[in-house]
Amino acid sequence: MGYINQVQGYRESLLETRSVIKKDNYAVITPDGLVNNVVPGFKDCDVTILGSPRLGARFVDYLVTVKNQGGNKTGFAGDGIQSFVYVVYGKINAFADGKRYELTEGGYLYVPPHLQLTFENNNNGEDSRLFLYKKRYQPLKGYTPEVVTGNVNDIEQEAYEGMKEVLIQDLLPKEIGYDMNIHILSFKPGASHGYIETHVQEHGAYVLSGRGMYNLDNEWMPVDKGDYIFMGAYVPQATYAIGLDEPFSYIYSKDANRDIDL
Ligand code: UGY
Ligand code: MN
Repeated sequence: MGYINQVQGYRESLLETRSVIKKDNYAVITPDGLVNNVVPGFKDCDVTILGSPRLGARFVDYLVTVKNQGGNKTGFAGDGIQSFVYVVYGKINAFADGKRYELTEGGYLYVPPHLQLTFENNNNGEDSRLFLYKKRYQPLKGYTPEVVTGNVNDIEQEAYEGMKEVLIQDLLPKEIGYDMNIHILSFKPGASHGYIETHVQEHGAYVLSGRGMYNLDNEWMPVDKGDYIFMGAYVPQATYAIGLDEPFSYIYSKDANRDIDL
């Protein structure tokens, strides 16, 4: 085990954390408490499991720091499980279906459930950091999702629900073959959601920049760059962006396009 922020030994102050865990409801997980998890298949990687079924999610999110020539060359997900990788910083080669995708900061690759994702660091000996996701695909007769790649720097930001200070990017096609999507929401300081959402979909969100006051189940709490937020089904959720110049932005997953199984 090791701490992701490389801090070891005793602290000057009393131990404390902003992390809040309400299983099956919501969680805010700050970087300070993260530990490395050994996950078979990942070599020369610090892997931390964030959201998971143990928290109440129907997906798994990971933060992965890939070192030197590290990566996952044995294969991640597949066999009914779809995956998605996003480069927070650094540069990797990702592979799916025999094709290579060079991903730099903001680059991403979605791999459908019938294929596996592999990747290796390609950042001249420097670390790369990845936000990684997997979820069992909910099939829909007649549809098969395909590999999707891109870079958020090439995707237009659109005004979110009529608010030009809140911008959204959709990273995957809005097509019924996909049972989820990945989005980035960016709020200018002072901007907010238009209402407190209460919806059946769940989210795993990783904060890419800025700060916000987040309402989760009617508790307001500060969240910062590097924090992870799990929002379970129906949990009330909304934010006010705070801070000075930097937008408060986060990448998040959202299930979509499917009825609820009984
Ligand atoms: O897409 C969403 O549901 C998004 N607006 N939720 C959120 O930011 N908590
Ligand atoms: Mn939402």
